[in-house]
Amino acid sequence: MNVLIRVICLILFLFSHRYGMAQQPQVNYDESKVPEYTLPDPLHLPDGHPVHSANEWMNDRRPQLVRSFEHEMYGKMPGRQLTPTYTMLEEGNAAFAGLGTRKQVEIAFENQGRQLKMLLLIYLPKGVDRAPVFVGLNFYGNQTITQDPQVILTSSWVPNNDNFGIDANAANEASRGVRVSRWPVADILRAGYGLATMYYGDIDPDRDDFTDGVHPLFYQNGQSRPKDDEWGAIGAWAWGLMRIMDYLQQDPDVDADRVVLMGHSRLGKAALWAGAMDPRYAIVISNDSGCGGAAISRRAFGETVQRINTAFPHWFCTNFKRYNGHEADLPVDQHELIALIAPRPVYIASAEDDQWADPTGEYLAGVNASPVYALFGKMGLQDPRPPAVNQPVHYDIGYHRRTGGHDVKMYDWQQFIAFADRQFRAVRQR
Ligand code: GTR
Repeated sequence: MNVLIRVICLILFLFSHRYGMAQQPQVNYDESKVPEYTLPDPLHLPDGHPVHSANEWMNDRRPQLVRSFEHEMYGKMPGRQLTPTYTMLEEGNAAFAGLGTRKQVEIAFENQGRQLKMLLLIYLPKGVDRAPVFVGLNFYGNQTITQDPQVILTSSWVPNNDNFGIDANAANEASRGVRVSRWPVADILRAGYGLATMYYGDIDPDRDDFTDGVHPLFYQNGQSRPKDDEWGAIGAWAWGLMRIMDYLQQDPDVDADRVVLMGHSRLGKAALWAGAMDPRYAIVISNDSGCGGAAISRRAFGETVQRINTAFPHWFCTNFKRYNGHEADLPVDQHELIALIAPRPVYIASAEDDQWADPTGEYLAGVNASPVYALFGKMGLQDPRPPAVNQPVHYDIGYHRRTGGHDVKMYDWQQFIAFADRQFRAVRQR
């Protein structure tokens, strides 16, 4: 009997390992159980040489960090550019009771017999010449962010969601306006900003499948998935954000020098990566981006590298899986992702009940990016302790932790708008 039980246990053990079902450690939400760690120093080159100036940062350290993030984490984006085709599908002059105008632009690419069509929805405030604009990807289609009946339904693959009336992986009228609470468009317009948004699945559907979305447009002969150091889905969404910027740069109604990139959660990870790679984004905002976003990986608090790579194997590059359970071996940590955005202002928003995203780890990334901002004479987060709940700090790095859970609330937008106002005013006064 005893022998039989042992044999069964052995078989189960081997089976679980073979299929990657090995038990993961418990999720840690206890600050006292955060492992001791040493963060890689953004102001030292790997050979130990210190970085003394903004120039040395830009020319020596920064490119080396970009390579590490590319190679070990998000994967390299394709080097070559494809020429986009822009088609104005629809325009409206009186959106939001006359507060703004609306444009719906198709951004299309073709390569190797494959096509990608991405639909950009833009609202611009009336009476503002060359408006500053917030850019943010959305989770279920442009039609979900507003009740505006003119907004074109996405035709891309969408995850089913009973609450949103989405079945058969296709958007329909029932999903119109289901995410208005995250997108206070009228308030954004009243504040003098435009909003440009796109469904992230237009760029790459969020599933572990590399035959759809943008990836196949760049495959070499015979390739059917990215190589170990090539872009996953987050890299693809970041690529899409850069293509949105390409479009905005040639739209005469937009002030391309004042474009603010905002992303929530997985799209906050993509926003940080895009903002790090693309200096045309003037301000970058991460909302509850957590693991693989603003949160320090080495803290292994809430979501860990192993958990994220297991639940979402397609998000990062294959090389990142080497760090499952081995955060200390990462050559980089997320404070250095924040630092890559310097000297441009960056805002990190957390939520008190979103412990999965490690609000303290998100704050500490801002603190530990601050020495890089200081090289540029910019003010980061000085206090090693996070501010109290609902007490935002707005320096060149901004941070707040609001009450409530994993979401985008009016409170968050109020901070984002105030932060952008202050930064843009400071630039104008110089
Ligand atoms: C969770 C994931 C997080 C975050 C979130 C979201 O399931 O673990 O990393 O990205 O999804 O995007 O809402």
